Amino acid sequence: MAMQNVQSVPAELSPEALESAAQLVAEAQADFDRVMAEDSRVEPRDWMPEAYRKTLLRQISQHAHSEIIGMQPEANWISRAPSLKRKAILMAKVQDEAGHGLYLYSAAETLGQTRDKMMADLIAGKARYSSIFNYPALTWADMGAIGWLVDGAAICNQVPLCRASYGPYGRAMVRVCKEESFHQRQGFEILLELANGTPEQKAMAQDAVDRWYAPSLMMFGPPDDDSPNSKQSMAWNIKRFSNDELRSRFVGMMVEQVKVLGLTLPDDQIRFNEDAKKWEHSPLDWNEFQEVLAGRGPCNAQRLERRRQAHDDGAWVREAASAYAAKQKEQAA
Ligand code: FAQ
Repeated sequence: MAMQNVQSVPAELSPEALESAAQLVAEAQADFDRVMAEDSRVEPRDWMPEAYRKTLLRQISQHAHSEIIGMQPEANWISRAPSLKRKAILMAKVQDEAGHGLYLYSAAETLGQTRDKMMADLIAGKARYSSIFNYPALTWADMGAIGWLVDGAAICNQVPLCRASYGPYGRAMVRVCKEESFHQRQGFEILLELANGTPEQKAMAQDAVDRWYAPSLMMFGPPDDDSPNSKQSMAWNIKRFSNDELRSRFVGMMVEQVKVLGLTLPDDQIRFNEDAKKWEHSPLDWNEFQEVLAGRGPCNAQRLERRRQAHDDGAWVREAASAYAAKQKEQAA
């Protein structure tokens, strides 16, 4: 079938061969358009427009990097968790995030990029990862706020991605979302316990919510008018909702859940607009967002440096794995 056979056209071809190659590409494009119109799935060996492949690679690799860098704020608290039980839970959660990174790197690799190259770009500071992970985790209550708000925003953003048109991405998201749901509940439970503890513990929980709230809303990306990629990604059934739509939905969820916690969100302008049928909130500081994206957030340098160090520390594992693979190959020959 055209969609599976046409990947590229060799440079030196006769005019007839060129014409028939052009015909094949046109058929493959028509197949791709039909898949989009039917809201069906594209698989790795199917033909796809180069711009579609690049967009997916951009989003999936950024997503993978976010999971891996996102381990750091919580990993910093594993050794300071207040009990053995909390330590075990937090360790499992951080390991889950590593797993999410690995599924996502695997999905990105099906688009023709090596994991080594993606990692090299991250370490060189050339790749993006989510803005949220450039903020510091200052107290134990931040473990609650990260789980509740950051994983909460991640779920809100990622549930629609389970229906992304690219098969490996959508399937990875199904498992990721199931695990993120546990993460959110563990964060909520940490906050609930603190909110019902001593006045100092309650104040610590409120302070953490106050600091993580606005950055978690920025996870959804710039406002729709400043989001250059949304329109095309939605036309390709990668994104299903715009950045502002998902942000508004998230605010509506949090405004109810915070009542159960007995805490407040640091925004007294939240209201449901009956006409527009959406939740509204105070404007966010998009200059701060741009500063973080430009590498000037509170922890950007520290996060990248830690990742570089971890990569260097892991060199012996990669060398051992390569030596083992070479030995296996030699024995099989
Ligand atoms: N941070 O045109 P748009 C997690 C960039 S995972 C940094 O709107 P798009 C789990 C964007 O890349 C969190 N950069 O872009 C966890 C683009 O730059 P480019 C990660 C951002 O792609 C929890 C430019 O701005 N989740 O938290 C951000 O259509 C706890 C223009 O923006 C995902 O990656 C940002 N917040 O929409 C782990 C979900 N927002 O590439 C550990 C998948 C935008 O043109 C602990 N990704 N940019 O140079 C997506 O849904 C989308 O890519 C968006 C951005 C919504 C993030």
